[in-house]
Amino acid sequence: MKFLLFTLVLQVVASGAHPLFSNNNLDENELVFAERYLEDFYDLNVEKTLRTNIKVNEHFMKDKIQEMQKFFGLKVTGQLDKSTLEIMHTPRCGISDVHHYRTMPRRPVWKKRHITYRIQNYTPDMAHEDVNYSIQKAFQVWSSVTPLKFTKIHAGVADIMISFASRAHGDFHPFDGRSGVLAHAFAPGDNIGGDAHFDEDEFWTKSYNGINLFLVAVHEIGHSLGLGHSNDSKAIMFPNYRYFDTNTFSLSTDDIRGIQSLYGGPEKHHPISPTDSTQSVICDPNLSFDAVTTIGEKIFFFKDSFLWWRFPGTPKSTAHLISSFWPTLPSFIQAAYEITDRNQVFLFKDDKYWLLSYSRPQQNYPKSIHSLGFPDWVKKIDAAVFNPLIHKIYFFVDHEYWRYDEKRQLMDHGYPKLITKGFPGIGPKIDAVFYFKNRHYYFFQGSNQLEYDIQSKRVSRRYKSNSGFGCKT
Ligand SMILES: *[C@@H]1O[C@H](CO)[C@@H](O)[C@H](O)[C@H]1NC(C)=O
Ligand SMILES: *[C@@H]1O[C@H](CO)[C@@H](O)[C@H](O)[C@H]1NC(C)=O
Ligand SMILES: *[C@@H]1O[C@H](CO)[C@@H](O)[C@H](O)[C@H]1NC(C)=O
Ligand SMILES: [Ca+2]
Ligand SMILES: [Zn+2]
Ligand SMILES: [Zn+2]
Repeated sequence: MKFLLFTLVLQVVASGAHPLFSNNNLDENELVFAERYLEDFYDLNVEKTLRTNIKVNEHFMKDKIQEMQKFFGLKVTGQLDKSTLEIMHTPRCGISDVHHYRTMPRRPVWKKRHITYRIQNYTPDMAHEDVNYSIQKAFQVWSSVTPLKFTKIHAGVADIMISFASRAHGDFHPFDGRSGVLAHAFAPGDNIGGDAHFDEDEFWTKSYNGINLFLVAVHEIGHSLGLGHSNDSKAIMFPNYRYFDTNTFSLSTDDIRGIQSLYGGPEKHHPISPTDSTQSVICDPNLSFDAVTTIGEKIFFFKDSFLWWRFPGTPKSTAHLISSFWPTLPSFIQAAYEITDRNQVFLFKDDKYWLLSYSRPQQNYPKSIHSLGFPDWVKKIDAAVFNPLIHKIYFFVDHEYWRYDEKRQLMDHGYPKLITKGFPGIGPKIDAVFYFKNRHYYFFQGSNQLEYDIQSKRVSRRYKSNSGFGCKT
């Protein structure tokens, strides 16, 4: 049985280490390097006898250089010019595999939706917990856009076996020490098919240092599911290794189009369907929410790993996994508010917060809540709301609240204050709150929802927390 092997390669750029090359003045090491690159990734087949003849070699390489330049959107010169060599020296993955993949008579895919994986061993570079989490998150990236479900098993043979290994490790594709090849994975199939191997000689991390395991795992699992490389530089299936902020990582439309061409999109209403059980979750008379906010015309309700959204005044709602909306955001969101006129939403969990702009997670988040001016002893926010009439944000922590000036980007003086003092009829503690443009706040305390009139400073109506979801009472 023939398997497709995909390799992810890192060529370290020693800045300034290689001089400018003109084609007739090529450093021989550089030429050998370029030749190997084209052999490894573009199926260049140079006769051994020609190896010593630089001029002839260059002639043979010209076609392959053009192919490579076309793929990367470079100027197609057929010459090893500066920009071409620069790309060859940047982090990347094996392109010959793209050709194998594209010329396969049959697209290799899993013929089932329920796929198992197993982490066979661990890298000493990272805590086991972080490896588990990075791999789990990487699978989640793909399951959120397909009908595929991934289950981790702890023993026996899984469809996708994940391991760390150095040098020769039994599949005739030895690794090469630090840098160079980072990892490889096999296209869907029996036995070694689907498996992903990570080079133990790399320094694996959960951050931007070394090689980020999550990012490489997303790429390799893409191969394990049958994807080849993309030359869209925004795609995770782009051959080169690049660091992205993992908290805001999302698949490109090219990746999503690719994987959905193999497996289709997620099942409607996945993973919770509008069955009795969903309705029984939202209609539990004791239901409380973690956070509630408007996002555009909709109201979003967060609870554990789930969110519901609905339009005001209509009971129609759908439950979703938070991770299927925003794979990089955590579950158990604790507070959320929207800055309506800027289409920004801020989400809080523990001492961190994330920014969505036009519903897309933004780079450089999460940030620490202490950057907003909270003292060290504040470890989490219970609820938050933006008042667009005065451009202030109220943060609720236990039985107290803070006020933040959105215009000056500073915490107002004289806080915290008691919730019961500032909001008569509310408190002492709240779970969630949102502002609605009828100039009311809606506070959530356990299973109760209180409509609060901002002008008259009093509770104007009382409901159940899940009121408005069409539950029979
Ligand atoms: C991708 O590769 C194709 C040829 O394979 C080329 O026409 C196209 O310009 C490339 N796109 C980018 C963004 O480089
Ligand atoms: C990581 O996953 C393995 C296998 O599922 C499990 O046995 C182990 O307890 C996990 N380790 C941590 C620290 O979560
Ligand atoms: C709601 O909570 C009360 C008090 O904790 C409990 O007695 C009751 O069984 C709960 N009802 C439901 C449907 O869970
Ligand atoms: Ca390596
Ligand atoms: Zn690859
Ligand atoms: Zn291997």
